[in-house]
Amino acid sequence: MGFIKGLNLKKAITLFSMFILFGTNMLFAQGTDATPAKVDWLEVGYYVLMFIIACLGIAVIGKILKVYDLSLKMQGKKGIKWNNFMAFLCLIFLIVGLAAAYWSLTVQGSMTLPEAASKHGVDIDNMFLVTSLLTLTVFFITQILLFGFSFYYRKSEKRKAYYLPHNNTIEKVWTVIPAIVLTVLVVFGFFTWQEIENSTEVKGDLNVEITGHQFGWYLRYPGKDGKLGTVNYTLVNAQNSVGLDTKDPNSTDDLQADTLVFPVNKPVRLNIRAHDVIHSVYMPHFRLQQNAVPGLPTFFKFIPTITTAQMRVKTDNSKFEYLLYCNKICGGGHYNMQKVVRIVTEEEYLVWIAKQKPFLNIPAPAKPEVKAPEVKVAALNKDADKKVIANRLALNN
Ligand SMILES: [Cu+2]
Repeated sequence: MGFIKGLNLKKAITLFSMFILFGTNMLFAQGTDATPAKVDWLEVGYYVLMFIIACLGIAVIGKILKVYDLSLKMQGKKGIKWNNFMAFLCLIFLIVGLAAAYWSLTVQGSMTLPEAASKHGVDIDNMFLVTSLLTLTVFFITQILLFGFSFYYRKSEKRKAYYLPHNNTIEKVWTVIPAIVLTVLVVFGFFTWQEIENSTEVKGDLNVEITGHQFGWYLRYPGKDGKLGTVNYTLVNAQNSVGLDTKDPNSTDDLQADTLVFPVNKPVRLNIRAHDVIHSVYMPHFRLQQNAVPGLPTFFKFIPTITTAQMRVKTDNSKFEYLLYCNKICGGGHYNMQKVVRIVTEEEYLVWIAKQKPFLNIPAPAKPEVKAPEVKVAALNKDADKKVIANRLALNN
C-alpha cells in the first residue's frame, strides 16, 4: 500500500510538470518571422510560479486523498481504488494529449515551411507529406491503443488476466509491417534525393559560385563565356577574395555580385565553397541546403519556378524577398550571413547581369619592366593601399 501511495504522487507531479514544460516550450517558440523571439522574463517567471503552485496543489490533493483513504479504512470500509484512479488519469492524458497534438498540427504545422518555389521542392514536400501522414496515423493508433488498453484493462476483481508468454504470429506482424513501411519510405526518399543530386551535367546551366567566409558570402557569376574561371586557395589575398586564377582565360570576365539573381525556370548550379569553417547554404523557399566545406567543393542544382514578383502577389506582401541563410553555427557573426535571392524573368536577368562589375581588375599582359622614379612608386603604393581598403569594404558586405 505504501508503495502505491508514494508512487502515485510522484507520477502525478511528473505528468503535470510535463504539461508545464510543454507550455514553456510554446512560449519560447512563438518568435515572429525572421526576427529572433525576445524572451519576456516576466512571463517566464509567471510560468515558473504557476508550475510551483501547481506542484503544491497536487501535493495538497495527494495528502487529502491519503487522509481520506486512511479514514475510510479506519471506519472498516474499503480504501480508494487506486487502480481506477490511475486508469482515469491515463484516459485524461490520452484525451488532453491527442487534443494538444491536433492543436500543434493545425496551428504550428502551418508555420513550418513556406510554399516551395523550386521544381524539386514540390517533390520534397510530397515526400514529407506522405511520411507525415504515415507516421501520424501510426502515432494516433498506437497512443489510443496504449492508453485505451491501460484504462480498459485496469485491475478488476471480476476479471482474471490472461497470461500470454509468447506469440510468434504477433511478433512477425509487428516486425514485418514496420519493416516494409520503413523500406518503402527510405527507398522513396533515396530516389527523390538521387533525382535532385544526380545532375552532374552542367552544360547550358547557369553556374554561380558562392563562397562562405566568416561572416559573409562572396558571389561570383560567369561572364559572357558562361564559364567560371578556376580558383586556387593559395592565390587568396585582400584583392582576390576567392583566389581566382588569373592565368585561366575563363577568369578574365568573371563578375562579382551582391545579390543572388536567377532567371526563372532555368537550371542553376550553385558551386559551393568555404574559406574558414563549415558554413551551410540554406534557401528554405527552394528546399535547398548544402554544406559549404573548406577544401571540399560541393554543389546544388535546382530550378526556381516562381519569380519574386509572383511570390509578392501570392504572399500579399509587397516587400517579400527570398533569402539565403547560413545554416551552420559558424561563429559570432553567423546570424548576419544573409543575402537576398531574387528570381526574375530572363529579360530582367540579362539587364541585371550586364550591370555587374568584374570580379577582379585583371591587369593587362605584363610589359617590359621600366624603372620608375622612386617618388612615383611611393605615390602608386599609396593609391594601391587605398584600393585594397575600398575592395575590402565592397566585399565584406
Ligand atoms: Cu556561416
